[in-house]
Amino acid sequence: MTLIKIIDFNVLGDERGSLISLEENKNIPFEIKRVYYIFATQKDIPRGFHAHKELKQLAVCIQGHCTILMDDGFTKESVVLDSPSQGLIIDVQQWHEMHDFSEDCILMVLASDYYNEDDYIRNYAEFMRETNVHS
Ligand code: T46
Repeated sequence: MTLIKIIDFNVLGDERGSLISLEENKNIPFEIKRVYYIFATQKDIPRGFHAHKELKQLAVCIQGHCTILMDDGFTKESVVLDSPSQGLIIDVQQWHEMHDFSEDCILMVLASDYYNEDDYIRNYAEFMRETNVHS
C-alpha cells in the first residue's frame, strides 16, 4: 500500500484564470482548524523531520515545487509536489521531511487542529518506538 495519498482538486477556470476551492469534510477529509504556509525556503535546507501524534494535514504546493519524503516506520516513499491542484495527505504517525524546495516554492498546509508542540514527535528513535507499539 502506498504512503502517498494525493487528492486531486477540481480546477474551476475561465478566461480570467483558475480557482480552486478547499472545503472541510468535502474535498478535505477533516475539519480545518489552522492554515499555515512555508515560503522563502532554500533548496539545500530541508524541513520537517517529525511525525504528529493526532494531527491530520494536507500539503499543497501552491507555487513552485518541493519533494516530500513520507515514512510510516516500515516504508519510505518520496513525492514531488508541483501543482496547486494536488494535495498530499500527511496522516497521523507519518514521519515527513520536505526537501529540494524551488526558489519560488510556497507550501500551504491545512491542519485539523491548532498548533500544539506536544503533538510533535521530533526524535526518529522515539517515532520508531511509537510505531512498533501501535503496530
Ligand atoms: C509539519 C510540516 C509540514 C507555530 O508557532 N505555529 C504553527 O502553526 C507552526 C506550523 C509552527 N510554529 C512554530 C514552531 C517552530 O518554532 O514555527 C516554528 C517552525 O516550525 P517547524 O520547525 O515545526 O517547521 P517545519 O517546516 O519543520 O514543519 C512544519 C509544521 O510545523 C509541521 O507541523 O507537519 O511543516
